[in-house]
Amino acid sequence: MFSLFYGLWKYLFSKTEFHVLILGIDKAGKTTLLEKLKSVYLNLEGLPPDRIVPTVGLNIGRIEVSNTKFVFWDLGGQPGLRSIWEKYYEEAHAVIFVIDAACPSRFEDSKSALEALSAEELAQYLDIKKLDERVYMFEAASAFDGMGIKEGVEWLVEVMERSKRTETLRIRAGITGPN
Ligand SMILES: Nc1nc2c(ncn2[C@@H]2O[C@H](COP(=O)(O)OP(=O)(O)OP(=O)(O)O)[C@@H](O)[C@H]2O)c(=O)[nH]1
Ligand SMILES: [Mg+2]
Repeated sequence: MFSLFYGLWKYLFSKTEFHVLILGIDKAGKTTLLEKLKSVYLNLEGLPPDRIVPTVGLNIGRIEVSNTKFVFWDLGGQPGLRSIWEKYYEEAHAVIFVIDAACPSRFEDSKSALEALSAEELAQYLDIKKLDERVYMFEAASAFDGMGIKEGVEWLVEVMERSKRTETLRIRAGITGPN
């Protein structure tokens, strides 16, 4: 009986901690995004952009939104560091892939800077249909003024609870429903 109630209590009240990887090539803006996330959700100042240096190891940020706990892992994007990414895939519930929409070398038209480039165009450019079954969305965002950040996080909160990936990780960790 106790274990039944304990199971129910645990199911209802223990908060899942979602692990979100922040990936993208070097200088894409990952760490600046992480600092902005912290400042938006923790009411902290966060590191100003001019004090952020290229990431060699790992930066971690924890926030809580609508009763959902997030742990963000921001990894370095320099070519020699990308082989480390895969070590984190197994534990990750979701990935935020940061693309510098204003980087000319990444786009055929260097004039397609952020203001000119819609999320739909970017999706088309990346032929995102290849991600088929995975749940994904694009959010045009600015780690400077915070544009798009809350919208992106709210979307994550909404989809992660019921995503297949979350279920898989729960089963692996032995966390199941009350039955
Ligand atoms: N205009 C603009 N610049 C940004 C934005 N986010 C980051 N930057 C700038 O882009 C540069 C790289 O930012 P970082 O956050 O260090 O990039 P990163 O992806 O963490 O790079 P690595 O750690 O080397 O992988 C810095 O000069 C930032 O100030 C943004 O949203 N808008
Ligand atoms: Mg970084």
